[in-house]
Amino acid sequence: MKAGAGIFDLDGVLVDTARFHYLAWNELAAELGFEFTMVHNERLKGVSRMDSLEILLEIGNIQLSAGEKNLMAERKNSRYLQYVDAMTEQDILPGVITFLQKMRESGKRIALGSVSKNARIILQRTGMIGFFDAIVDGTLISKAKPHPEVFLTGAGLMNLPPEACVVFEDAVAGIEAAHRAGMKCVGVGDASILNQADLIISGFHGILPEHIPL
Ligand code: B16
Ligand code: MG
Repeated sequence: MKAGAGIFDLDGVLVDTARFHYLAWNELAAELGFEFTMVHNERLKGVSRMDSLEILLEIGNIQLSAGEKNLMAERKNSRYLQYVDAMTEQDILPGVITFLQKMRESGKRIALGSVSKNARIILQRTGMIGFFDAIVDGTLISKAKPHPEVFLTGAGLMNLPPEACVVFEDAVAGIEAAHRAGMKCVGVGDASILNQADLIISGFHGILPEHIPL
């Protein structure tokens, strides 16, 4: 890595919580009487909880009052937290810990750039929290990805200019947010979905910071 710092998305990059979000939304959709698929779920990655609910209701063609929407969002979150509560270090994606350790050893800074309001709980449950110089989560920002606020806030907390940071993202909205922040972006996941990224890796397994030419 040439850049001085990495800003990591959480869901789908460091841990597989994208799967838990999907299961929780899927259960809610089933109760509302329609099917919510993995393809639909791609649209929710990096999107805030309330905006995700709006997309879900649009897919199911369902209208709800503001009060009902708040209740739905709360129900989704309590289901999601049941999955999160059972998380351990076993849920960290392969190769992530080695990658973060190598970054630390070479003096690189590490930040979290997630729009999730549950990010800190997940970092605590999985024992990763000590790696981070800065943590930006949904409680610190008001605009979800593709707005660049989450990554610009991360660079600001590390006292670094945007061009010194490389973002690691699994969502199309996150790649756009990184570019709008003036940062290079490594797409983590499916190359056919993440084709706007500056570099694509399928995951961190077998990947070290020196393999990232950004
Ligand atoms: P919460 P990220 C995002 O996290 C998820 O990708 C997205 O699916 C979720 O709706 C959002 O967090 C809000 O999460 O309901 O926990 O506040 O990818 O930015 O780490
Ligand atoms: Mg993500």
